[in-house]
Amino acid sequence: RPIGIYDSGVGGLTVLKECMRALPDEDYIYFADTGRLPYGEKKREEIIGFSHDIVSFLKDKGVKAVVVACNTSASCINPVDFDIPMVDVLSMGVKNAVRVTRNGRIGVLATSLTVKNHTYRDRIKSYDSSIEVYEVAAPEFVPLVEAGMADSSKAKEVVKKYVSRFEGTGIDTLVLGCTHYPFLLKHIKEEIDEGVFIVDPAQWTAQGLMDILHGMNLLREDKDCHVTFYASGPEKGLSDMAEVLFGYKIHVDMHSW
Ligand code: DGN
Repeated sequence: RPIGIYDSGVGGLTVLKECMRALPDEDYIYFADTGRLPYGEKKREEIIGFSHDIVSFLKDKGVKAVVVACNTSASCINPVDFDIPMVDVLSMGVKNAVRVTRNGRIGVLATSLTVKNHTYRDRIKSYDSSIEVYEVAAPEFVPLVEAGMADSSKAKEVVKKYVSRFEGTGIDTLVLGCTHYPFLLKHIKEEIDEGVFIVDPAQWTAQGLMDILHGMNLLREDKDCHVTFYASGPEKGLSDMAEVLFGYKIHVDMHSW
């Protein structure tokens, strides 16, 4: 059976890529809610509803586990409400930021709703209440990435503006708390102090997925990875970005609700 993976748009492709690298023998179904993005400026209740719609859709497709490749969704939902093995980027980001910080000062860049929910701050503090967490909302990032402008000078300028908000905090770890942000990594690295460790939860999420499948005896044995893509709205950005990331064109089936 395949693994379901979802995001509002192209961001989750960064997670899919890591999962395919860690678990190349599995089949995947990627769902992009491009008809309703961006999620970051919406209300928590709305995102909970979207997440349930998407997980039901993926369950109907027969998935054996779901990867929540969207921090905004993960900051709103409770995985135990979904009755399917789940791994999400936010939990993995939290766990590993706590592991890598040495001075107990962690920065988080995320969407407005993720920051408003303070899920990163609260979960990091539940590991260790002495850790200081600095959350910065970067609402301009997702629209730029979705527009295919991650490499532009406008993106560089916008990244500079938001990353400068960590000045004076003394963070030694920065979590990319939105799956769209790895597309802006080059600019982020240019703006953040040298020596700050950047946590991209995508890499750790793939590891978490492997742990779950292994622990539940759900790993696939034979080889032949296959990915099916669905989108609730525009798919052009998705196929363009997948081509950049994976190096080949993808076919997206439009899914109407
Ligand atoms: N990629 C999503 C996340 O990780 O939060 C956010 C996308 C959005 O629609 N704002």
